[in-house]
Amino acid sequence: MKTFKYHILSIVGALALLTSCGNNNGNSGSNSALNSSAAEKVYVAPGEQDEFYAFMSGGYSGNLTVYGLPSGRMFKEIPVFSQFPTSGYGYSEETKPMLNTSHGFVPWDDSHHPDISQTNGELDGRWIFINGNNTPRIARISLTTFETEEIIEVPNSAGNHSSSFVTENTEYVVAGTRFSVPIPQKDMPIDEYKGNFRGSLSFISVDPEEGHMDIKFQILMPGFNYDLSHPGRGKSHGWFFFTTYNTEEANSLQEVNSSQNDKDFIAAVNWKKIEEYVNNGGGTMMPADYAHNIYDESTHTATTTMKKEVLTVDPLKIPGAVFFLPTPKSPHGCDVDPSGSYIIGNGKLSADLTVHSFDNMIAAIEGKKFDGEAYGIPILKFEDVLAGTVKSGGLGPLHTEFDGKGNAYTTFFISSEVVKWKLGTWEVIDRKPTFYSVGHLMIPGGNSRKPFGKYVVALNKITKDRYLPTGPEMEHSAQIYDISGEKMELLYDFPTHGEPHDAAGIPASILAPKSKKIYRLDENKHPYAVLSPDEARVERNGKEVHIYMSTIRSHFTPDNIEGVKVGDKVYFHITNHEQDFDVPHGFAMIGQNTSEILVMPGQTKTSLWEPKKVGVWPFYCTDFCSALHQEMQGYVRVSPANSDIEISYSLDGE
Ligand code: RUQ
Ligand code: CUA
Repeated sequence: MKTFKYHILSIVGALALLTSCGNNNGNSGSNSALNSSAAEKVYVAPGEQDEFYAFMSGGYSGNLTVYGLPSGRMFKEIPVFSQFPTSGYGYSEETKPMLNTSHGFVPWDDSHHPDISQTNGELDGRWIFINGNNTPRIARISLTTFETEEIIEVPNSAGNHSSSFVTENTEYVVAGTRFSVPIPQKDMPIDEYKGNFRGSLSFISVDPEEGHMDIKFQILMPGFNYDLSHPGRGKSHGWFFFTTYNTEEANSLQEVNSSQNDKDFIAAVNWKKIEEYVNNGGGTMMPADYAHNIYDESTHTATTTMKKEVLTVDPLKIPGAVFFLPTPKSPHGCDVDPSGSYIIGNGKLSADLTVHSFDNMIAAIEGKKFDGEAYGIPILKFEDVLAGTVKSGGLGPLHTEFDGKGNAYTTFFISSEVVKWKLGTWEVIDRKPTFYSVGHLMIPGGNSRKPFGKYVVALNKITKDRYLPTGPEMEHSAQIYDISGEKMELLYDFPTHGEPHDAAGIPASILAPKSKKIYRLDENKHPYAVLSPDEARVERNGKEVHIYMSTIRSHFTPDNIEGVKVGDKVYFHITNHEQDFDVPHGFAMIGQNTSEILVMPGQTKTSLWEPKKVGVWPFYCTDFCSALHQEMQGYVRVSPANSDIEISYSLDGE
């Protein structure tokens, strides 16, 4: 209790320091970076390109943003869990199903941890995965089209936070629950949490060809909070590690009651063993409701399948499958070094970093040296699994990344710094302040066997005076450091969008050459596509009007449509006939209750309009596509609901 009080006091004290950091600290930080060599290192001259892609989670924006490193230039926002009017994602008829869940249409989420697919423990650049934390989901995004291709909901989960990290060959993308809940969900008193709630850890298989995801099994664990996770690699491939907190299983006043135990656990899960058990018929099918949404690239259309059951496993039935490694003090980050030898647990209420040894863990398991159990799961002895402690002198350690040269970099939220230390000797080599209160950090390839240790990006939670003020809310700030030398050098600040909890980076040389330029019109399998302008037409089907429309600079075919009535559902199916890179056309209709859509070359997208007023209403192209973009327009005549005007339309020049 004493140590606990001390920690709370030190946190409060440090926060007070932090909030009073004011201009002086900030400016001295920038000044030291304002030398010409730092400027040269981030300067990407006009027409030149960046060396790395960085994918930043969008936090409460629900999306993923794409940046270049070292320039810090933002290239794109990829819509994932949120409706996005910029492209019409989640508004177009084709993409609405992507946001279906067992709770209905949920057009928002809170995305935290992007992770790039791997082969043999190295980034392969095929897909990037990201978690929806709020309404538990995992998304897969193509790194060829930069489009979200698949979203699977995770049942029996709540606060999908220890997600979405991939194993060495992308066998699985793993999702762990932050909140434990009744499984299956039921109406029960909250104060009966302890011993009754459970935490699920989901292993979602990824098809090696198509990337399609499927929940292979869920491990039903004790009712702790599962905060972060990382896969083993190299010798520890086949294991997965999850930090836990609230092993007290408190259900109120968590900030006090979840910090009573001096040590929580890292759960070490031997997923190979569980996979084998499941492949031999082990596990229990449990009724569950969850949505599985897949976007088909040839029809440009997403479909939802509602799944009805999930395979669960009880870890107690699989001896040797799960062990607990005691780890001080409400650990947050859980990171594994590139060799797979060390598991780093960052106790956010601790000053020191705890490094566990995989070899020691295996030896302790083989020697059956246990220190009791929790709900039947064996607890290893802290001293037996410990590899070393980094006496960092920082406060509030959160996350660790690796440079592939034997060094690790850990962020400290409270003391607001990145600390570089050496794997094996545990000595601190360097420390640099961040502005301010860093959360995650990212080295391209940092969660793989082969990091590209040239830069580290710090993802800060508090911005304050770093940029011109924009009212009470400031965008979060990232900072890039050169880590090619012995000491880190702060190079540059750049704003990020939403709250980028975490990021993943990859050399541009892996992604840029395979980035898709157009969709081929002759491969377009959309059922409402118009493959040549003379297929353009308008058809009435009861109260539905389907407009098969084609676009090419700078014309809509058809462009004038009559015979639409109030109360109709008007579907504009728009096919972009351009076959040139970077020539989308947009489409927007007055009074539409959705958004514009942006249609890529060769693609078909559908926009729904339900006219409510009689009149002659214009539509237009929203993307400045040519010198005659402002001429790219048309009209729909809307007549009263009881009118007998037949459908008619004008084709090119008629
Ligand atoms: S979190 S700042 Cu990954 Cu959501 Cu640690
Ligand atoms: Cu098409 Cu502007």
